[in-house]
Amino acid sequence: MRNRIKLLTALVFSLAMSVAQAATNWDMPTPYGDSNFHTVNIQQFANDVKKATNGELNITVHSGGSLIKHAEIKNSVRRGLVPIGELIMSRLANEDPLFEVDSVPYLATNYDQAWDLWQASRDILSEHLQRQGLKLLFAVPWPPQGIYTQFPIKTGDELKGVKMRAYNKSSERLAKLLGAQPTQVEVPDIPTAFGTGRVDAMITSPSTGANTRAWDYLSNFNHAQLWLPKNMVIVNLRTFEGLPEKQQQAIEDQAAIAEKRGWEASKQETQAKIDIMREHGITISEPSDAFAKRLKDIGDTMTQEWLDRAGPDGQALIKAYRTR
Ligand code: PCA
Repeated sequence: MRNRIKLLTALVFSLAMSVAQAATNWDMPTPYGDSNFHTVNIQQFANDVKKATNGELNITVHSGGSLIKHAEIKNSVRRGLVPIGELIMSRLANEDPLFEVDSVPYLATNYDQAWDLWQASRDILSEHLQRQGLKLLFAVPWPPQGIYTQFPIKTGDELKGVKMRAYNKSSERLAKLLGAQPTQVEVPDIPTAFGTGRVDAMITSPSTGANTRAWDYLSNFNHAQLWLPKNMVIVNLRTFEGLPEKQQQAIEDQAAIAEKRGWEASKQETQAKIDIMREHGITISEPSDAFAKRLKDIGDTMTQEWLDRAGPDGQALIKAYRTR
C-alpha cells in the first residue's frame, strides 16, 4: 500500500512537471538595443504576457539585432523561424508603399496626427500582412525625426555632399534631395559608422541620437520634426492560432496595453532625450526660415512621389486620414 502511494505520488509529481515543462517559449528579435524605449516596452509586454498566462507563454526578447538582423526579421517571422518579432514598418516600403505612409515628410508631424494616421492605416496594413500569414499586434512611433550634423544648418546648402546616415527609403530620398549622400546604417552600427568616417551626419530621433551618444561625433541637432515612423510587432499567424484561446486573448490584451504605454513613452522620450543631448553639449535648434522652406519643398515632392507610387489605396488612406 505504502509503495502504491509512493508510486502514485511520483506519478502525480512527474505529471505536474511535464505540464510545467509544456510552457511555450518564444524568441522575439528586435533590431534595437536594450535601453531603447521600444525595447523596454516590448520587454514589459513579454513580462505581462507571461504573468497573464501563468507562465505558460514565455517570450524572450533578443535586442540589438543579436538573434536576427533587421532585414531578416519580417521574413523570419513569416517563415516561422521565430514566432514573433519587432521591426520598423517602413522597412516594408518595397513591398507596398502604404507601409511608409508614416515616413512621408510633414504628413503627420506630431503625436495626435501620427495617431490619426495610424488609425486610418491600421486595417489596410493588417490585411496586407494577414495575407502573408502575419498578424500585426501593435505599433508605436519613434519621436519626430530630425537631422544631426557636425555644423549648424543655415539654409541646407551646407548638406551638399555630406555623407548622411539613413534607415529607410524616405530618409534616403530626403538626404538625396538635400544633395547629401545617403548610406543605410542600422542603429547598433551607428557609432562605428561615425568612428570610421562612413557617415558624418544622420537622420533620426532625439531618442536614437541620445541612445547612440550622438555627442561623441556630432555637435548639432536640427529638430525638424519631419515624420514619426513606427515600429510594429508581428506574430506568425499559424503559430498564434495554434495557441490555446486563453493565451491568444492574453496576447491581444497585452498588445493593446503595450501600444498605449508605448505611445505615452514615446511622447515623454522626445523632450527627455533632447534635454540629455543638450546636457552633453549638442546644440538644439529648429529649422531656420530658409531651411524650413527647403524642407517643405522637398516634402511636397516626396508626398507627390508617394501618392504616385501608392495609387488609389494611397489616395483612399490619405482621405481617411484627412477626414479624421
Ligand atoms: N530611430 C530608428 C528609426 C527611427 C528612429 O528614431 C533609427 O534611427 O534607425
